[in-house]
Amino acid sequence: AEKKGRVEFRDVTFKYPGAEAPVLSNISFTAEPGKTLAIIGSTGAGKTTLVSLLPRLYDVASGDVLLDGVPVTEMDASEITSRVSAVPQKPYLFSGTIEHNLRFGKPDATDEELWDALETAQAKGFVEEKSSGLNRRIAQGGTNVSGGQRQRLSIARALVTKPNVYLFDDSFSALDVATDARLRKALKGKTKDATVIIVAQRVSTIADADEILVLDNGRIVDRGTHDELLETSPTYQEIVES
Ligand code: DUT
Ligand code: MG
Repeated sequence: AEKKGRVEFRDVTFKYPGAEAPVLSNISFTAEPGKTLAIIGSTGAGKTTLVSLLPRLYDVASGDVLLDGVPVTEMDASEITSRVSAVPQKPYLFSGTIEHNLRFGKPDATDEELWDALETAQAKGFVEEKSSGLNRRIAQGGTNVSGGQRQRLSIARALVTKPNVYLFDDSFSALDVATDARLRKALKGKTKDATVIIVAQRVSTIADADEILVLDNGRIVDRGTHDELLETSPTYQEIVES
């Protein structure tokens, strides 16, 4: 069967409600199933805004965001949620058990699926370390869990839903470099048929992406592979050296 999850942005411009100037201008790209697209750029460049347009946290001012050729503005929320899993830059956990948090997007997931997702997200050891396991309670706001653990549980939650598209917004930044590398390797095996879009701060996180978009001030200023950008993009070189 043909793989699903092709994401296309066509000349997208976006303004926050009430704002004068657009924060995204003329954004066009395609992300294909089985591939990883990365987005990098300085703080405030518009990365989070860009990835929030696919799950329709906001709608575009002009242009189109398409999922498998259909504008997301023509899809209902439940279809988008079942096909697109977003791990937000500031992941949230609900007060309740780890199991409750993981099953959020797929209530009928088996325990085996939950453990499998935890293993990929490098969070299995953390859950196993207490005898309560999956029944361990998360405090309101996830305050009894560290930032990195919150990120990993949030990644596991996204994996449980087995979507066509994964959006990781700076999801690996709280992890040490070794855990980041292990997690992304495990992730690769589990997301082979899906479209993966990764927003990152660290070049090491995205160096192996199929395509990298360099975002600056709401525009794509350069695009290519890591090696291509090292040759052609002063903005990318600056990020590499920072
Ligand atoms: N912005 C708003 N309202 C919002 C969110 C952001 O006006 O609710 C502005 C702030 C900034 C621009 O939009 O000038 C882009 O913000 P975004 O959060 O998309 O930037 P980023 O690339 O994700 O920055 P960071 O690397 O700090 O996460
Ligand atoms: Mg951001």
